[in-house]
Amino acid sequence: AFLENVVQHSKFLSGEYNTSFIDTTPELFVFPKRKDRGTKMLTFIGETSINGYPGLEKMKKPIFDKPAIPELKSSEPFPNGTKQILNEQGAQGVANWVKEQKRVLLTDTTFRDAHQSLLATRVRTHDLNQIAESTARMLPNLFSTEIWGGATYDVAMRFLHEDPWERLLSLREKMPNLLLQMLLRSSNAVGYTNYPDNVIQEFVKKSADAGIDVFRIFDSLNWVDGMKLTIDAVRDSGKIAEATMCYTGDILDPLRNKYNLQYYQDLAKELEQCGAHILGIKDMAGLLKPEAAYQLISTLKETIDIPIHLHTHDTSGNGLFMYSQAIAAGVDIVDVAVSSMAGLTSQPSANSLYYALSEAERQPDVNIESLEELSEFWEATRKYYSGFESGMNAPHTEVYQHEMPGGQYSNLQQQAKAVGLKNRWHEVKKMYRTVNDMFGDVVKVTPSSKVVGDMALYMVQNNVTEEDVFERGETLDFPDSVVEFFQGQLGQPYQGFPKNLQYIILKGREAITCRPGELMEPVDFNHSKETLFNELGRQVTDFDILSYALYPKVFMEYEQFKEKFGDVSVLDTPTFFYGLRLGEEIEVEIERGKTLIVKLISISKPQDDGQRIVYFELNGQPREVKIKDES
Ligand code: 3PY
Ligand code: ZN
Repeated sequence: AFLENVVQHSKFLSGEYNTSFIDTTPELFVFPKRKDRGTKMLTFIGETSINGYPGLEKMKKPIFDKPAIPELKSSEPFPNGTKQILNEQGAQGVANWVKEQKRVLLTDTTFRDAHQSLLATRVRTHDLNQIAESTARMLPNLFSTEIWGGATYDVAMRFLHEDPWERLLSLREKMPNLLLQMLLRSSNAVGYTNYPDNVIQEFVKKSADAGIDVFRIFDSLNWVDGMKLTIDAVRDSGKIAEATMCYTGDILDPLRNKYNLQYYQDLAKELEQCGAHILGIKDMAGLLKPEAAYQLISTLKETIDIPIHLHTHDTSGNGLFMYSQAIAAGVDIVDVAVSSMAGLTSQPSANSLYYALSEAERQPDVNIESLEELSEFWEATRKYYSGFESGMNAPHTEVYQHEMPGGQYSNLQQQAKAVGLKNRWHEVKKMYRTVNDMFGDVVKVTPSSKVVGDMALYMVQNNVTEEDVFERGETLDFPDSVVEFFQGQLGQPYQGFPKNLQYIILKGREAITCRPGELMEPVDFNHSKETLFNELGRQVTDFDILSYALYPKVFMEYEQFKEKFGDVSVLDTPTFFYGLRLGEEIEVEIERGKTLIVKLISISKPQDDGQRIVYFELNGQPREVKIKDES
């Protein structure tokens, strides 16, 4: 173990050592405890069997039907797809190819936004892995599949205790013919705050190396200054820059002319000039109405030369009707999800769109039987996650009033519940719109949507009205995120901040008007590497260093969790959430070709200190672990 420490030490690796290396480097004598993967896993299973999974109601493990995986012909080569076009013709070649297509192209969001919007982003890599190869073989004509970014990065580490990079690498391997797409919050990367420029550049580079082909880049205030550096980084990596504008307001409403057709035309033109290969339109709340879509797309088609990719959420129930108008107006690509993961706060159904366009010239070229088979898999898999469903089960046209993004609705609802506002949820929704108007009508998408949500919660919780804010704002202690927003830490909103409210909220604090990234010190990645090596007592990867740069606390907690429970990503999802039933036996493949057989034998009554002894069989041998009963 000592020798291992020496040869893995960053100073040894970089040659910065001399004869006093051993004396001056005490960490060489910190030996990792020999890990026993079996015990760690039994501890985790014991824990969830007794205490349940945080955020899920504790219950007896339900009986689930095993999702059927469509039969694979793994010995046959993968059918060629858009990935091959990128490999052969580059990013511009893909954009040209898209423009030549007569039929509308599809991006499948099932692996990312669909479950972010329906199931609080909780779908695990284990389940994605089951169906990835089938998806790639059965839907080779997709433009892309969205598999990463948005909230998936954070949730993977924080709640699923898995490494987001491993998800990406594994899906890359299983989907070699499809363009893999991610959602990138520009200067906020996959987080909720601004990061130094070199973090964004390094993140793009490593994501591209690990397998992302299409970067959908947006700024939460549609602030182009906040997007240029990211667009350049993507272009430098040789991948596809889908620079994106977020759609807010209503271009059909003459009374609301801040975000009118001209605004979107100017923005699209600017993004094209910044080097976008594709223009993304991100209708994150599902506010784009059918006639507005027709006007917007046909106008943009005349304004810019690059292809247009439209994203929406079906919250209002008007998603397909809107797509139909956008397709008639010439949109190139639309986002859809496999039927059983579609609709409501998710994307419109791919299966439904296929039928809606029967016999139409632009009907997507997709195999409907494949879509139906994949939908069966997802219907069964979705049941594992039923504890995370939002409860919305019918079209929700109220979204046109509150304008909350599809991904935020259930999240904010949970936050409201957590602070005791469960019964005042309708007030929170109303206040969300009030706050939007107070803030000068802003684009609301992560992270600006979180600021509006925080302020709405704060006002309802403290019974503060709009008048109160203006009349006695100096006595109020506004949420940190709101103060930072008015300081310009997320960038500049279109037409600026409302000056009087900014004055009230900042209480004399400075505001910036430049790019926040300009003022931030670059991260010293070598230093992070050394810190992490010392803290973790193991060799660290470039991926670890980025996770640490983006989410220092979440990443370290994830590492501590792994130290205690091992790699839980190998468990099947019902066991991950609910543990084992008495007498139940499972097989767990902990690495390729290495399987553990785990059986739960019995659980003792709590002892005086509240601990229970959990008796297992591990590969036929009796084993026990002690778990504290938290109930
Ligand atoms: C995200 O940023 O996670 C989103 O999906 C915004 O709509
Ligand atoms: Zn979305």
